[in-house]
Amino acid sequence: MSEAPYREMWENLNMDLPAHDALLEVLGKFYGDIYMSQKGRLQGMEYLDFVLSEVHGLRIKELQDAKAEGRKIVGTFCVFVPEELTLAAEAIHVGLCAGADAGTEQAEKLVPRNTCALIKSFIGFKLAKICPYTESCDLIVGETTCDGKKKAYEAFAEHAPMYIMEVPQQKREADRQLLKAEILRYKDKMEKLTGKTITADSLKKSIKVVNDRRRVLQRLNGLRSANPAPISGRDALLINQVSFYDDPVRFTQSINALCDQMEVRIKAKEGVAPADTPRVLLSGCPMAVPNWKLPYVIESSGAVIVGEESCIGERNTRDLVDESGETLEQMIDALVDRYLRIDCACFTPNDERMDNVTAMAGAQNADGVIQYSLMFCQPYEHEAIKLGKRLDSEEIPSLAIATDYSMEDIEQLKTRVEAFVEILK
Ligand code: BJ8
Repeated sequence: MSEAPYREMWENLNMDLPAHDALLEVLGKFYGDIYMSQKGRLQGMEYLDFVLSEVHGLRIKELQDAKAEGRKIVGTFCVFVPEELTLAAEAIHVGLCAGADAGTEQAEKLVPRNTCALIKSFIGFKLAKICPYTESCDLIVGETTCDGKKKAYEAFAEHAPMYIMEVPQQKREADRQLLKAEILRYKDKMEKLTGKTITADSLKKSIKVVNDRRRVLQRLNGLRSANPAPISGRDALLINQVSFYDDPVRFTQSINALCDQMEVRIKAKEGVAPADTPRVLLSGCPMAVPNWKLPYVIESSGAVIVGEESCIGERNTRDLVDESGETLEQMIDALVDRYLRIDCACFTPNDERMDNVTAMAGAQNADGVIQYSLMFCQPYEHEAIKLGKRLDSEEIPSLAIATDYSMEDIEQLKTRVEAFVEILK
């Protein structure tokens, strides 16, 4: 992770430089062990290595330069916040979910200990002053999904400029109306924040930009159905993670080029692991940077991950916004329709997720599913039971794992995953 040229910028962002140095050092080592040690990586992954090496450097500099030109930065924690409207107001949209155990002690002064690691992590990063994205934001958008997040945002609002978007918990007509009203309220908020009016033209363009990014991620996932697997699950997860930070147009171009390389590899029947390697679908909670623990355990246990059914994965890319709308009203309706299809476990009922996971296991030619929940995540831990039964009835082997960001359980995880991989063999 590069440092030297950016110290002044981090200082200006009021970051805690010694704590940040320590974080970068750990991250660099972790990345080296988990990513750079892989064999047979696609050449296109150099772009991702570069982006990650500059994740707190060059990308933050770009955000600061954009701010100097009068653009606003909007941070989010959930794929329910319609990025299309952020971009149509000429603001920059970044994901703030965090995947490391940092600032946990401080975080536990704001939220109860039995809060999931993702929530504690974004609070910890803010309180410990080690996240330049959070510090760059002009507005942070929370949403009413799980109880943990809802209440955490109240506490977080004492430390950051927050806006809360209401997300319905069911999918009836009344819920659709609620989501539409909230999407319109978000549009107004973006216009007020940026001083720009969102027009049919600007929204049409941003719908295309975000859809194009979803399309390239769909392409990537489609190619992962090949056997032998043309890319590791770790690399594919990294691509999905970077999609939340990077410039969307540049990202789409780079990943399209990487997909071209994957196609060449597939034609040559080459891959990152032999064709008889057990293929695993990961399903459940989002895995934010640098939460690579479980993928690493799985892929160092003799399996390959062929898909991520999560918000940092397929749940965020499965559905496109209909691009045929011409008026603002038609495009807003298209946004509502698309966002209401998200199958987050915060919905009740959420049967479509059971169907989607089953279909995805088939489409990716997976031999089994590993369900991943963060400890204390009520929605996904509950659904793990229901989904486990459904997968049993489909005769798809599955394993449910609940963990957090610490390394304490790594040996135990290895034992359970290795036993599951043996079954798949
Ligand atoms: S649409 S999955 S991004 S809410 S892991 S904080 S659910 S206790 S992240 Fe999510 Fe939006 Fe849903 Fe997706 Fe709560 Fe669970 Fe923690 Fe979670």
